[in-house]
Amino acid sequence: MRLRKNINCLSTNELHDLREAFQGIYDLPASNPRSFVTIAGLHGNPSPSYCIHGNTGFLTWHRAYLMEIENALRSIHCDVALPYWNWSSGDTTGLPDACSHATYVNRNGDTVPNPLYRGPKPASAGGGQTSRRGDIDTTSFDDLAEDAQGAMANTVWNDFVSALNGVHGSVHVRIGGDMSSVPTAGFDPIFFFHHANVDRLWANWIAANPQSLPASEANAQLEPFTKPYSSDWHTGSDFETTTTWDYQYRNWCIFIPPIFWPIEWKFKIPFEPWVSLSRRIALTAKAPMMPRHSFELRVFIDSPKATDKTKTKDNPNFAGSIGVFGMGDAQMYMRPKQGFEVSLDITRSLRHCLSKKSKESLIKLVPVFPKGQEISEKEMSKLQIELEVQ
Ligand SMILES: [Cu+2]
Repeated sequence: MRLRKNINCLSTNELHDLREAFQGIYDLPASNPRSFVTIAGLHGNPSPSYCIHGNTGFLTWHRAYLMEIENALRSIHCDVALPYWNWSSGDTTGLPDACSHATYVNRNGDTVPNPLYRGPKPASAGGGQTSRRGDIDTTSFDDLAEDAQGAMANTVWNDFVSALNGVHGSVHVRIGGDMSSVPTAGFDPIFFFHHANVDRLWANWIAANPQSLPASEANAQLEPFTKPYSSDWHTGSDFETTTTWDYQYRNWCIFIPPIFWPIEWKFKIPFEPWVSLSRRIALTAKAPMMPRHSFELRVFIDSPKATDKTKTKDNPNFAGSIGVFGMGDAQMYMRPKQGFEVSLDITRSLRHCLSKKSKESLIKLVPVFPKGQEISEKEMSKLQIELEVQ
């Protein structure tokens, strides 16, 4: 399952992978069907212009298009998934930091051009590199976020699609430069993060308003995307669900900075109104290296006084524990060095606690060690905790 995350939530490593993957497809020759210039060009330049921006086919065509670029990126880094830029809600709807700087420091410590800042344009589109409006860094998208929330409130398919289509267009226009014109929009890499958000909103809307695609949508021919082993075009119904294509969106995530823990963490669910608690909410602990010592992380909800002595059995406020099996002395001899990532599904406990009162909950993590084997703060501080909502 591919997980498409908020671009602001990618780890440093994930961001490196994403940048290298974009650079990788920039460097492929136009004769390669996975090259950026070929895929970005399908949107509108060189002709024919394939993209569908009318009401019918808008969402399905672009879902197919995102798969095309995501698969190309994965030919460079096999586990990359396309992130989305959340311009439709939250505290930071503005341009993502990852896309805002002309250069970045790569894995080797060298300052190099940032592939997410601009993309290469073929001679047919004027050559050179893409650009955006001059004051893009201070351009606000907050009012568009409100419009997007309004679009999501529609319950009729056509009303929803045309409202979302309109807001999506405003985002293009507001970024300006190449993004503001159909033939060149696909050459700016932010195009794909923008459209991943459109795709995410569609997935959220359909979860809140379950229904099948209208016949005109289901039958729309999505040229130039062909069905496997066939010369027939894909149709809208092939892209009705994200599960067919084995991906999902993580709607929300937050990192707990390692220095703050063991922690009590007050957590307000900033859900977009249409996202219900029926979604899976998980707490993940990860570290770049298996720890030397074993420990358990017990997770309590709305129990500010919980300690390692607090009862867990039949305690509705106990959400579960994340057990980490230490490597002991073998840690030094591990080849290759292995990290770990362990998740705990806290949906049920959280729902139980939230149903009782406000939309705010306290999550407390209590580390429990085998007797006499407390872990040094230094070792614990390598742990990264992430809360994610799918
Ligand atoms: Cu678009």
